[in-house]
Amino acid sequence: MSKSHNPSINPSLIAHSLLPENQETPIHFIKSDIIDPKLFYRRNHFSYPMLTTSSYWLSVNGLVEKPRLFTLQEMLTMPSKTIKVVLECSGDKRYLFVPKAFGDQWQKGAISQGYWKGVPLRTFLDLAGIKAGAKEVVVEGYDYGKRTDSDRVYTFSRSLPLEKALHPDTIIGYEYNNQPIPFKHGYPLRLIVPQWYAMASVKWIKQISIIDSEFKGPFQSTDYVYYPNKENEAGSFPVTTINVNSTIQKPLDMNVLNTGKHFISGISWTGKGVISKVEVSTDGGKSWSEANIITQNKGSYEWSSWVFDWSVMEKGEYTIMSKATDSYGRSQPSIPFWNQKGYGYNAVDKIKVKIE
Ligand SMILES: Nc1nc2c(c(=O)[nH]1)N[C@H]1C(S)=C(S)[C@@H](COP(=O)(O)O)O[C@H]1N2
Ligand SMILES: [Mo]
Repeated sequence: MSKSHNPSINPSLIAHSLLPENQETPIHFIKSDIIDPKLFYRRNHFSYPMLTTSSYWLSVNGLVEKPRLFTLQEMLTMPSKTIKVVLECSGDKRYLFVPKAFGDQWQKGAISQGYWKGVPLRTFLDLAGIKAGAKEVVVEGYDYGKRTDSDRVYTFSRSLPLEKALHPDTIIGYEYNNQPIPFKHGYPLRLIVPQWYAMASVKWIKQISIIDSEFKGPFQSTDYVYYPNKENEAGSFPVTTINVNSTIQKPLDMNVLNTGKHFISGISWTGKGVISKVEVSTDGGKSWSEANIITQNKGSYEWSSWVFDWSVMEKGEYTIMSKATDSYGRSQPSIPFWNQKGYGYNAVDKIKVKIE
């Protein structure tokens, strides 16, 4: 195993833990709409797996007509597609919840975007032949370990309902930005599930199993569940689709600026439809004006960049906010949806600056 697979302090990232490796991208480093692997956030539940790719086989089994094994070479000959996708950890922005929620206190940088190339998961399922009664598709990763809530060893496994598994843009990726997927991000094969929070995009795929029941693994039935009630599990439901959201990238929180003209800029994204509007407030939410959307994410899975011209003549402290709305009419709320494990934070983004 090469040294680069070990967790390491990367001066460009903000570290939350090294074993397993959990580091995020400082938002001021997100300058392009394609994130370089060096700046790509890292979110791992276990230490990195050991795997040899010379004898790698992708197994498709379970409720199928004919269980299949695919080699990487075979995969490369199948019809592929390349899609630009936002991957956002469902714990992104967790540090903003009040009261504090359980888990790593991710700031605003547990998000990435880039080009993923691969073969639709559907192609493999069709080749194996889905049997009647199939309900879910379980994707298992090579990484494993113990959780704090049990003595058992688990692999990182997640399921998709059949409908999402068969979506033509749910792919088994083998390239990121025209290169083999970097090891830390799932080499050689990674599931890419556009529009869902990134826990669904299983890295280092070991096998794919079709089942006739609801998968109950801990990363599905204990974690990645919204528990809106403080005291108990009432009203819980699974984390799936990305919420409409935005982040102000410029200026940065607590910046000191001069009077005059400034560009306020940032990104906005959603797991449903496209971003239709971004509004900015420079007076703490009293009044709102529309920002200019520079890159419209026309029906794809990208984020939209936006910019707002701000002329400020009076010195003082200002609270700047951004609020995105998507084509399904979902808008960022002013009050976040609190839940025990702190998933899906998407309240209006807010920074403070001082003008002097
Ligand atoms: N095999 C495996 N896949 C995984 C995970 C993991 O720990 N193991 N973490 C998930 C979570 S919660 C997130 S947010 C993303 C992080 O992907 P990245 O490390 O490439 O940024 O991978 C997902 N896929
Ligand atoms: Mo995540």
